[in-house]
Amino acid sequence: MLKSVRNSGDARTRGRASRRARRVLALPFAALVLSGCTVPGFGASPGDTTSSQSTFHLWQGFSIGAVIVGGLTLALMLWSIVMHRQKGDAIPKQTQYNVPLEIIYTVIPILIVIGLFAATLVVENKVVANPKTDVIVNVNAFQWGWEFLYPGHNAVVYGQTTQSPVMVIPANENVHVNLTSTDVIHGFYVHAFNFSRYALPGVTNQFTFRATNTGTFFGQCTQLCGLYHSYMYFRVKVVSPADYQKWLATFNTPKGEAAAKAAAASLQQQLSTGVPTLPANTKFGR
Ligand SMILES: [Cu+2]
Repeated sequence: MLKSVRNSGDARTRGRASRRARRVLALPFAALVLSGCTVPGFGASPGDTTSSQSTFHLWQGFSIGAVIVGGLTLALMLWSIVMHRQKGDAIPKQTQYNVPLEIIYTVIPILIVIGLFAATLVVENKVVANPKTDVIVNVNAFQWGWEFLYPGHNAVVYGQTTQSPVMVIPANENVHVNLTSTDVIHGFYVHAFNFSRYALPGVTNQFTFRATNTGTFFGQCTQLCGLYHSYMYFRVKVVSPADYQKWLATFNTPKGEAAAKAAAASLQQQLSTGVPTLPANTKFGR
């Protein structure tokens, strides 16, 4: 009689424990559902190119995986601490070698790592892909400024330090960039594109991106490259394809050609003297 009462008491305790464990496990999922069905960014933003958005989604996937694994681990730890704390002086039942459980907790992490690796490979291949495109920009970094040349067109943009030269590109078209440096190592970085590449002397780094939104985006050099490095800004102006063609056409006028020639001469002067040829009253800052 006494034994059966104790057994039913044990069953009740077990039932309560499993309900409590289920509640703890449901917490991370409830947090995701309560966040309004939109997947949180976990501190990142999707950016304004297809590549940056792919990278962002990869980051979201990694973060959700981390929340689930972390939540599960925390729940199991708390469950062990609370449910299996020492009650009285008796030493609890000692167990070892739970083969099925050991197989599960070895295989699942391996599957998770394979999944993360595969997802990263897919996104990386997308980011470094160079699909065919007619929009090509040769980007040349130098101490301390940027030059943007458009092969096949007369268009050339040149700017030193705080002149913030503007690289104009069309929206929703693949833009292929050939990036190099005239002197030392620079970094081509556009925050809104979530993208950075070395500009190396003697090496041409190639990449292609596709901007999804029109607007003007801030860019800067991300390699300490000398005295005016911290002012080595540029901008990327994303316009509609029609506006891009109009902009290219402005360089086909005598005025445009003169401006391009002046830009080339200015760059040559800069490169031969090694110091910016900025007016004395130039104000530094963004
Ligand atoms: Cu630089």
